[in-house]
Amino acid sequence: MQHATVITTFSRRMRLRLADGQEVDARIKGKRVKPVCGDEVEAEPIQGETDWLITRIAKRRTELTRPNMRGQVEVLAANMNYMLVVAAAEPAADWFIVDRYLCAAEVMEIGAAVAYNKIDLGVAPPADELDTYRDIGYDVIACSAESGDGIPELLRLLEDRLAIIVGQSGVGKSSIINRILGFDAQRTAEISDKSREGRHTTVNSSLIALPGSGSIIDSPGVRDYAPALDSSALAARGFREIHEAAAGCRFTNCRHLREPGCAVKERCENGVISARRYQSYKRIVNLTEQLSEGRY
Ligand SMILES: Nc1nc2c(ncn2[C@@H]2O[C@H](COP(=O)(O)OP(=O)(O)OP(=O)(O)O)[C@@H](O)[C@H]2O)c(=O)[nH]1
Ligand SMILES: [Mg+2]
Ligand SMILES: [Zn+2]
Repeated sequence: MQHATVITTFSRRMRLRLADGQEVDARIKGKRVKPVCGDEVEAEPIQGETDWLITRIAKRRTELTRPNMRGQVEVLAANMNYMLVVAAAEPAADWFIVDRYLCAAEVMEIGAAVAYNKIDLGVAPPADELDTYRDIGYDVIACSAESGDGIPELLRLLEDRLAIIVGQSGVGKSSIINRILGFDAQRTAEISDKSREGRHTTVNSSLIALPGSGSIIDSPGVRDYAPALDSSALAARGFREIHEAAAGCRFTNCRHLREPGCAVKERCENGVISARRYQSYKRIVNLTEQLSEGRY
């Protein structure tokens, strides 16, 4: 038996990095539990096979979740303690998606940063949006996987951490990792592969060791993302500035929607809290209520 970390998952199989550094393929008995990237497991060799068998999954420190089509909670990755949310000039940034990822990071109680990639394209970075995140207290880095600008700063943020890199498809998550590593560990959209059609983007999450002491989970890009929250009350925890302002609300169970004496609404009206962030908050409250009522 050996301790191991799940570094990639395919539908029924996993790739493990064993405690001794060796990488092996593995599977798990039964279908009830599904190991995800970042999971700590115990595994043992199977006689007469190259596959190993996963016998136990350790309790997860953190889980990145989303609701799946059937309204169940899907775990995307485990045990990360940092999140790097990437947006870019192209495809056009969807700040609501950025907010929903940051919300997930807050609820997991892990640190997060926003990277604005592809600054080499010559489009001025959206200073207003980026300042909003800076003012809330997030690290914000404008970067280019193409030119290398901002990449050393990003690497510094990832030191000693198990991070996950997330964002819309095509923003350059895998390219940023390749740039940090200095070689093409991860496939990116430009690499063509005759055996497959279309653009080559990341399909499976995988955990990659970075130079120095950090690791990062490269995740497949999304069209949309929302965290699976246990209750809409949790949504306010996902927005640092709203959570902070909430201490001043008249009612301790204020949902910051239509309640009188709401300090959050007051700060929105005064422009202290960004109207767009507040809109994001309301959308997550709505979505979480729809989910809990099975209307999603
Ligand atoms: N100009 C420019 N292009 C970039 C930069 N970073 C990535 N790209 C290009 O953007 C496209 C998408 O890059 P990927 O790294 O595959 O994006 P991704 O976020 O990993 O996409 P998914 O795996 O689908 O989620 C590729 O054509 C890259 O070459 C950058 O900094 N500048
Ligand atoms: Mg990718
Ligand atoms: Zn309130």
